[in-house]
Amino acid sequence: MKLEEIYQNVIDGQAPAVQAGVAAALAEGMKADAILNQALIAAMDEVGRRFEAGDFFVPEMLIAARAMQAGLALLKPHLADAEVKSAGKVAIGTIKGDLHDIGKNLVAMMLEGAGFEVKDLGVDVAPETFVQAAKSGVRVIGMSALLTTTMPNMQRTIEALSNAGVRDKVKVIVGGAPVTEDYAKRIGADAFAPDASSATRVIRKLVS
Ligand code: B12
Repeated sequence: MKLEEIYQNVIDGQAPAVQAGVAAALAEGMKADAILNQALIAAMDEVGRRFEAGDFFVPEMLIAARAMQAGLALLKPHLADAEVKSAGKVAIGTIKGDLHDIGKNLVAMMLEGAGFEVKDLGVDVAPETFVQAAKSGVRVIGMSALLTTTMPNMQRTIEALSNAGVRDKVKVIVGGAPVTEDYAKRIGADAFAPDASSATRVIRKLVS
């Protein structure tokens, strides 16, 4: 069965096979939202479960995420037709002074896999850029930090959102290796998640 093959190939990180499977399924007239939900998203949910259980590590998760994205790229033009409801808009970036982006990219990929519209602001993102994103109508702002030296820029960004009068328009979630639940609370963020799969779960809750 085609959807099961796509599902398994995402978990195995076989990007070319995922693309071939998605192309074949579309050619057979299968609905884009069925391919998205029953194969791609279902597979990433399973990848997230395996990661949380300690059966998958970051490399497997990244390779699976790339395979999922390869399939997603083919589906995107058809999804607009199928009118798949976006789960919400999220802007995500690595804070000012910090160039680490592997974890941030992983979170962005998992969110896309879960049906969110993701605006990737990149790395070394100034507070003003997050403010612009908040003004553009995103519902969630995600900030990533890997360096303890520049971590305080998360708090500066939250202050900038307040000063610009848009703090209550968005939910703010923070993450990155040195970031903790306690730190998130102290700087006035709405949420924290320790990894990409739980980030998706927490953000689903934030926008529901
Ligand atoms: C790869 C790496 C680099 C690469 C980055 C490549 C890239 N494109 O990202 C390079 C080589 C460029 C680099 C540079 C530097 N690095 Co570096 N780097 C790392 C390393 C080894 C791995 C980071 C990583 O990608 N982990 C894998 C990802 C998947 O995990 P993650 O980022 O934690 O993300 C997960 C979660 O945290 C969470 N998450 C992440 N972001 C977000 C966001 C949200 C909203 C949510 C909810 C969740 C979430 O989900 C992710 C997936 O599960 C770490 C060591 C480590 N073990 O962390 C050091 C480390 C972060 N680096 C460090 C340092 C010091 C540097 C440099 C200053 C080195 C130097 N002297 O030049 C520079 C800084 C450059 C800069 N200005 O940013 C230190 C930081 C120490 C500290 N206390 O601050 C570390 C800890 C190494 C060490 N032990 O000393 N680095």
